[in-house]
Amino acid sequence: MKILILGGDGFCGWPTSLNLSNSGHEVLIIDNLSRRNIDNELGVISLTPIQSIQTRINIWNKNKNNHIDFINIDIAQQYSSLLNAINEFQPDAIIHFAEQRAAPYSMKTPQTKRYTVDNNINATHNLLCAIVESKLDIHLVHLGTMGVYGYGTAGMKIPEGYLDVHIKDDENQKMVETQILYPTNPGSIYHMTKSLDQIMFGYYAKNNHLKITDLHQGIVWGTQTTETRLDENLINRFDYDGDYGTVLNRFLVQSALNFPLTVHGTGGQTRAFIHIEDSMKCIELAISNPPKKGQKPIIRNQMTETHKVRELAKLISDKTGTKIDNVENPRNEDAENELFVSNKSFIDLGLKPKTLDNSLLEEVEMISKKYQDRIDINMIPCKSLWK
Ligand code: NAD
Ligand code: USQ
Repeated sequence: MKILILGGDGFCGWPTSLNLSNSGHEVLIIDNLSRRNIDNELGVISLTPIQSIQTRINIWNKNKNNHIDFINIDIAQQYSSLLNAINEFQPDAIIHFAEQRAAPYSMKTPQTKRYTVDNNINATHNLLCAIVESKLDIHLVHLGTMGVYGYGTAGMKIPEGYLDVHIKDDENQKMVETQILYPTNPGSIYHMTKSLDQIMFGYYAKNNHLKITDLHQGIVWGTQTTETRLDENLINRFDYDGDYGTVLNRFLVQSALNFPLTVHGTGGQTRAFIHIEDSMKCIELAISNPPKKGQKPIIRNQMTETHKVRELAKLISDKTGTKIDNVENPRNEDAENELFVSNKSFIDLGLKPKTLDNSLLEEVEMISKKYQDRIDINMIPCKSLWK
């Protein structure tokens, strides 16, 4: 297959590009390198020494069987370039990772709020419009988030995107049965953009019969994959800072430094998680199982397990002796919640989840220790406030 990967220089996009290239697909990466520029803006670097996109690709392409190309395009701003790239490459599938993905960054300042909305909404809409204008039969696979549902529970498992509802029609004394998008309940500007993306997908699937899969992914942890381990120059990025670092990876870095684990509030927040290698597998499964033309978007919950933040902190603290620090929560979120999620769709397609396991945790700990000289401990605390 020919696969266009938007955001292919990022944490999920780079290992996905290598994985799909390794499976024999022809891969074109489009990225505007905005994530690297945000690191410069924040004054932080990836824990791991990531190479430039050109070096990474040159190293990968040294193997004659591999072929990845790269074009620098801002898909939110450079519509004609995006359309030209699609027309020239003629992809069978497009994987869309190219959005600003940190909730804390999206809440930082009026400028970062507006940037997140402008970037994410324009990126997704430009892409949908370009697919229609290209007239090509393309399957769009988008990385969405579990956070569009909120993290509450109505005493049931959160279904995969859609909710069967029975409405009482008092006037005609009958029950009406229908299916609606699961009500969105975003907890940040970033999560709000993913909720808006869903509306655009529904519209373009209905009006233009685009084939769309939206993957509602949980928090991705880990860093290395089979392909990124092949050469140190292929290493994946690893964010540990207060804006982009995600909770489990942050706790593993903190424990390597013996820095008290920064649990927000009581740590009663339950969240969904997935290991990065399972994320790759899910994307491959999603590409191989597209919707039919005219079908509404397929929504799949891309997660393998749920944990409370304090349970993760205790697990790591018991293992390493690192203290736990219950810091004041900078976010506006429920202090305690339960979370039950259906992931039947990927299990039915054959996913065998890699759940939290000592060897996987140890790999991340080892990487954290190996590169600890690159860590600036001033960048660890979460300073972005919701209010
Ligand atoms: P990332 O920030 O590491 O990667 C995103 C990439 O997209 C970056 O390389 C960035 O330069 C590029 N990009 C952003 N805006 C662009 C634009 N306008 N034009 C071209 N390129 C652009 O993020 P990630 O962690 O790899 O996440 C990828 C996707 O997966 C995101 O959409 C995110 O919402 C989703 N997701 C991530 C996680 C996670 O835990 N990392 C969990 C759930 C969902
Ligand atoms: N948290 C801590 N201590 C920390 C960091 C975070 O207690 O040092 C808590 C947060 O308050 C929150 C939870 O851990 O309750 C998760 O925070 P996170 O930063 O790990 O994850 P989140 O902001 O939800 O965002 C990440 C990705 C985002 C993706 C989302 C999936 O950055 O792109 O969409 O996970 S989900 O959480 O399922 O919505």
